[in-house]
Amino acid sequence: MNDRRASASSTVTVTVPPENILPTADLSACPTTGGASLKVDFNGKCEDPDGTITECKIDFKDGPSSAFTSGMTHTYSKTGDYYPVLTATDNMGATSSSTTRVVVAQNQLPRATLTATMPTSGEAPFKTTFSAGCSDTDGTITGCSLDFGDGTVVDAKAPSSGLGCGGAGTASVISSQSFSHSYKGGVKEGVVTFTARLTATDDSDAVVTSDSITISVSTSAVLAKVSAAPEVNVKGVRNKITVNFTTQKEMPAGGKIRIVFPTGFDLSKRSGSYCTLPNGAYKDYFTSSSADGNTVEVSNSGTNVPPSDFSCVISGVKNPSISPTGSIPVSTVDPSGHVIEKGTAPGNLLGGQGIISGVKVVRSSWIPDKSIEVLLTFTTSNTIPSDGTIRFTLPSGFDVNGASADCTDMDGGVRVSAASPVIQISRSGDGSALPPRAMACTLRNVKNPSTRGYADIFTVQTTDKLD
Ligand SMILES: [Ca+2]
Ligand SMILES: [Ca+2]
Repeated sequence: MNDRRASASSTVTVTVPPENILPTADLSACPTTGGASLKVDFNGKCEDPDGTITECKIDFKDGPSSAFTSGMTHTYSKTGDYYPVLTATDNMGATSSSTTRVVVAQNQLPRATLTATMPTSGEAPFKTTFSAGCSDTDGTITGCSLDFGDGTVVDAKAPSSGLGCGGAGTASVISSQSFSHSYKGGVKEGVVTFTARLTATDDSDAVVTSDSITISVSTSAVLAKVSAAPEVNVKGVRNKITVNFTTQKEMPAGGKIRIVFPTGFDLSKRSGSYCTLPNGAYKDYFTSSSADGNTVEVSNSGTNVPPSDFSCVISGVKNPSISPTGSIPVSTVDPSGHVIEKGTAPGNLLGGQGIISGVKVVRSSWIPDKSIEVLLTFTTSNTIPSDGTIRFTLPSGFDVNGASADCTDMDGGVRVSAASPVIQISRSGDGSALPPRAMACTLRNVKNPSTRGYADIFTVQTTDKLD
C-alpha cells in the first residue's frame, strides 16, 4: 500500500459570506402634540444598503402593527404619551427600528367669534357687516362656517387658523374677516328676524358654535297713489313740485313726510314746503319743513292723522337741466325715524327736450349786402317760460349787428341781443308762459351775405331762463 495519502495535501476553498449590513428605519410624525382625537401624519422609510427590505411595519402603540407607507395617517383617539416604532427587516432577517414621540392631550375646543360691526336692524333690503373668526389653540381649524340665518352659508375660514403641522401658523390668534350680507324683508309689512351664527370645527372634529346675533329687518307698508308733477314741465325752470300720495296707516304726531328728489333737481333755493289734506283737514299741521341736500321733510306738528290723501307742495325747486329725472321716493316716518310707509313716484317728470318743427324761412330780398327782414315760422312742442329765450342762429355770412327781432303772441318785455351769427330774444319774466304752439317771428335789419350761394340753414332753439 502506498502512503501517498499520508503525504498528500489538498486545498479547500472556503467562501466566507460578507457581514450583513443592517437595514435602516426612519420615522417622523406631524403633529407631535395635540388634542384627542389627534390625526397624525407619519413619514419615513425602510432601507437596506446590501439587500432588500422584506418587512416595514409600524406599531402606533395603541393597537396592532400594520404595514408602513410614508404619508399614512393614524388617529389617536385617547390621550396619552405614545412612542410609535417603525421596524425594518432585511432579507437576512436583520432588523432596525426608529421611534418618535406623540403626546395626545385633552383637546382644547376651537373658538368661534362672531360680532356685528354694523347696525343689526333696519329697513329691507337691509345690509349689515359681520366680523367672523375661528381659532384653535392646540390644533387647526378645519371648518369655519358663517350662517347668516336666511339660508345663506359662507366659508369664513381664514387662510391660517391656528397651529399648522410643523409649527406653521400661530396659536390662539383669531384671524377675523369681514363679511357683508344683504337681508330681504318679509313679503308683508312687519319685522322679520334672522339668527346669524358662526360654527368652528377643529382637527379633532370638535364643533363649537358662536353666540348668535339676531338681525331684525322691517318691511314697511306701502303708500298708495304716489305721484309727482312739476308746475312747469320745462327743464331748468324753478317752480313748484306737487307730490300726492295716500297713507294707509296713521301718521303720528311728530312724524314726518320724507320726499327725496333725484339728482338733477336743485333744492338750494327752496322757498318752502307744506302738505294739505282734503277739505282742509288737519290744516296747519304740515307746514314746517326742512331740507338736507335733495331730501325734504315736512313734519306733523299736530296730532295723529288717520289714513288720508296728502298733497305736498315743494316750492322753489329747480327742474333738472339736462337728463331725464329718476323716480321720487316718498315715505312717512315716525318720530323715532322708523319708516311707517313708503312708495315711489314714477320718474321722468319732465318731458324730453322738445322738437321745434315746421321751420320756414322767408327773406324779404336775396340781394347781397342788402339789409332785409327774415320771417321765421315754426311750431314748438314745449312751453316757453315767461323768462325763457328764443334763439335764432343764422348761416355765416349774415351780418346781424344792430338787428332786432319780435314774435307774435308773445307778451311781456323782451331784450334782444345780436352777436353774429345769433339773434336772441330773452323774455323779461313779466309775461305769461307760451304753451306749445305755432309761432311767427321777424328778424329785422339783418344784412344779407355779400355773395349768393350760402347755405340757407337757420336754426331755432328755445330755452328756459339761462343762468
Ligand atoms: Ca442587509
Ligand atoms: Ca383643538
